[in-house]
Amino acid sequence: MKSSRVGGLGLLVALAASSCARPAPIARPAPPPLDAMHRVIPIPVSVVASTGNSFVVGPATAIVVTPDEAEAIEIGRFLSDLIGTAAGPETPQVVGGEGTIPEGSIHLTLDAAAATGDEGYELEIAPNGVVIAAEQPAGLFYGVQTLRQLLPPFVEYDAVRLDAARSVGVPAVTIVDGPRFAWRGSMLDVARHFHSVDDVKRYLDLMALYKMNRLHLHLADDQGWRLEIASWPNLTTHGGSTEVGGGPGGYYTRADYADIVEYARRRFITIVPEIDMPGHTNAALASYAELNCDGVAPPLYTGTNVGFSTLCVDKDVTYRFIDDVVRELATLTPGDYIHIGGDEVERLSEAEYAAFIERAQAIVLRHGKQVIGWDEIAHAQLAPGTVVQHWRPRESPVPAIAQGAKIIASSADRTYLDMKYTPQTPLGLSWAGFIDVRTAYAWDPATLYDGIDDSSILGVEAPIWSETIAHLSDIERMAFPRLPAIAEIAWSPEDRRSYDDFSRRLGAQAPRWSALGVNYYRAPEILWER
Ligand code: TNX
Repeated sequence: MKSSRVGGLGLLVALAASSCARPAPIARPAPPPLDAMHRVIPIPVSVVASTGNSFVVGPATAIVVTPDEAEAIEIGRFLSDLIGTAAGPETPQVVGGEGTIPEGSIHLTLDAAAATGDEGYELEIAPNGVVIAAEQPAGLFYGVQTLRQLLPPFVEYDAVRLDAARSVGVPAVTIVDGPRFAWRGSMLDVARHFHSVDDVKRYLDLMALYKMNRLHLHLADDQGWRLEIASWPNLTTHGGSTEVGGGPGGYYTRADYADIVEYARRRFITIVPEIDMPGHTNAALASYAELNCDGVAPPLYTGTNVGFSTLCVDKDVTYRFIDDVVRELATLTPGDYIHIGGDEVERLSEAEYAAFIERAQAIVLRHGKQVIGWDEIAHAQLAPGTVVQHWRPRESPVPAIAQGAKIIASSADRTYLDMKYTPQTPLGLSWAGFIDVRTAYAWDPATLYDGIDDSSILGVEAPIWSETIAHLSDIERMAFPRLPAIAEIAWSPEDRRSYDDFSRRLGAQAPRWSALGVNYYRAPEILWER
């Protein structure tokens, strides 16, 4: 009898149960049963379960949208696509309607009287119908995401749709919900390794499920320039032609970029473009000799060092270059912000650095946008409205706040999704430590540093730097399950959050991620639902 894997009491039990059968595998405790309500991430502000029956969704369920208005209808279509039958994407029907709402329908209503704010919603599920009410379209979209998480995970399979034999129940409940922070973001570094339009769209889809609303694209660094700039074409033809490790790199044409912006808009996500400067600029310096103080273009760079490059802060052409780039970028950017980087500059004095940031800031403001920069920019005089993205764990954000800036909380030891989970994680870096699920979740932006509170925090953002992240599957592996942790910190009230409760709801995401084909990391401390 092979029993070496079962020791102690387990061996005795196995022997007693049968003298010839192979020992039972060591049983992991089954996850406690979760009511359907206990699947929602981020946890809503208020949830009141009803004792009544559930609402049954089937192929005949109508989705009624009032008023009959394009943006709201689009949200109805999103829901209809999710629960539509295999017979056709238009069933269940989306009806733009006024007047009476038929029994048994899902009613999405834009209603100023709902008083839900810019992104909040109310979701009421009763046996005879579902109502999602919101003041603004974003709220309707988030209400739909909550309803989606209450539907069984199989609705996420492309090939499986509701049909007569497969209708599903959602629990009767009333939810009133809205975000704590306006900025609930993630960042993709498409410079160190280029990631295609389709990969970015996939990431946007996954962000939307967790009500995240900002995707920051790190579009230029030493190893690559990834956005076509018509007035400086070498940036992409030469500067975009490689990446870390020497691969072929790539770049977004203006049309590609507009496609990403529009795809994001339909998911209520704003794209925040970053052109990192004055450091992290080797790709630009390699593309145009005149941007270098000595007039000599360096070779393209495919390593992973930081801090060695800088634009020539004394040359006028540098500021004409920035002006052209920002002008073109502003026309592609519906959002309020352009991110100018500003991190890790080792080749300038503090005075040179500060003067540069102030000139770059003025250029962005002249083109009608506000500035975001990494926390080093607080060494410069910040204009009203400039936002500081706090990333260095050992630096307090208070000096930036003292200048009147709002903060995006991105402390590297909590939010950097390119940090390894454990020493065994094959991908990623570890300079800011190992970030397991508890570390990613069990902190709060208002208490991480002394001297700050919610009023100085715009929100939370989780960057994925891509020195080691070459493929979409790598992005997914590092983002899941930690991205939902960051999403909940950014959305849910602090007093609604606890790690134990979150980890149960997290475990319940597994079947949905399997249905969506997400390459998530099965963190051993989480009881993953089958
Ligand atoms: C620091 S975070 C950087 C990036 C690296 C990252 C790797 C920041 C503003 N700068 O250039 O990619 O660490 O984790």
